[in-house]
Amino acid sequence: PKPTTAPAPFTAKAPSVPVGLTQPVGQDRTIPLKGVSKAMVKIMTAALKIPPFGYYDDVDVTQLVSLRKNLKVVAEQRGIQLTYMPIFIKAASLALLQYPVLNSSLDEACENLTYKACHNIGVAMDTPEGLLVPSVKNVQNLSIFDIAAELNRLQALGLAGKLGTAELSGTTFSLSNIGSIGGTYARPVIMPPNVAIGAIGKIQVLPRFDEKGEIKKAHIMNVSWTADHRVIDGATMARFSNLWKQYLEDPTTFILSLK
Ligand code: CAO
Repeated sequence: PKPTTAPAPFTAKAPSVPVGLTQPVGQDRTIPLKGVSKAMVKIMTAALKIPPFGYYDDVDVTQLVSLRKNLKVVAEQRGIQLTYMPIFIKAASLALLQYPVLNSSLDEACENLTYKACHNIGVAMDTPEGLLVPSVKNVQNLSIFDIAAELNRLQALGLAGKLGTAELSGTTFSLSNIGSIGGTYARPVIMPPNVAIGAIGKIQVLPRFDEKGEIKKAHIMNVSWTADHRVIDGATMARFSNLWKQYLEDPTTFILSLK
């Protein structure tokens, strides 16, 4: 057999750093935190006290994608932009009717849990001022079309920097659609005194198996729930998520629950 030779040691030198890049290009800048940025520090610091339980799942929204395509045209004729969010919000409200503890509020002393009568669903909104969470109020009484109209109004106010206390207070449960920007996964942070929040990723076209074992094209979306583990157990979070997922995977099941 031929004698084997050991590979030559790696001798390549790291490229030298161009001299100019080691020099600072400007001066450090310190700005005071005000307004939305300051409020975010306060809320997120309070949120750190919550022991979070994370629950993640995939949702096959193939049927919903084609349904929304048709409904979007109808809504447009009535002057409303219908995205997926109003459907996600209504499905969450219907699931909250079955699992009301997820729409509860824990007092600061952690001695009382209040089951909130209204489903005021907060929507994390990326605005020119920063992260704001206005809520769609009384979703339990609204149709998907009503929710879409209200979301259009809130988005317009957010863009104009005109969201006020009426829109920003009273949230009982939240959804954050990071997928509208592009992310697939996110771990949302609960806003106290709420006890749960969900983050939704971008809908992706991915291969899945059908019942015959054949590959089919599917629209898949990831959801990540964070719950306050002091008052919500994992099984409740999972059951709520399963119901929300069922509404979205088979949107005809909505019809049975809509009032
Ligand atoms: N997957 C695929 N497409 C999506 C999508 C998703 N998850 N979410 C939105 N889209 C689509 C919409 O359907 C719409 O397309 P059409 O024109 O075909 O209807 C388009 O993307 C734009 O939607 P939108 O962003 O204007 O509206 P929305 O109702 O989906 O979302 C809002 C509204 C306020 C949630 C969103 O604009 C936003 O601000 N997202 C960022 C939230 C955020 O910052 N989260 C982090 C919080 S923690 O810092």
